[in-house]
Amino acid sequence: MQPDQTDGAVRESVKPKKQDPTLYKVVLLNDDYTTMEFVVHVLETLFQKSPAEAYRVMMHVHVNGKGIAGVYPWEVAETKVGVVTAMAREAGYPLRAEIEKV
Ligand code: TYC
Repeated sequence: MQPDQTDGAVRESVKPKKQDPTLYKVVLLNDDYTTMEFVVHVLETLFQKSPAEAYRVMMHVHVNGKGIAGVYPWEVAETKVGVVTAMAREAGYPLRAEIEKV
């Protein structure tokens, strides 16, 4: 018997898990101490922005108080927030990021 063709119970065991399609925004928050250069660096290296787009997003956050760095499934968004925070603390900056539902 082919396990993936006939028996229901076995078939179920080979069915791939459906991924949660819900997306979350990783939002960067403005502060008075993190340098513009550092925020651009984070956007380029962690959020795969071009230099021009990274500068645009950084200035949006600087002027408006917050802005979207990227949109991801939950576990990716959580990881990005953790890495932003770790990079900032390592560099001595108070930069913060948070997650918002899209
Ligand atoms: N406001 C900061 C400054 O003037 C720059 C900055 C931009 C900080 C975006 C954080 O998420 C941020 N140096």
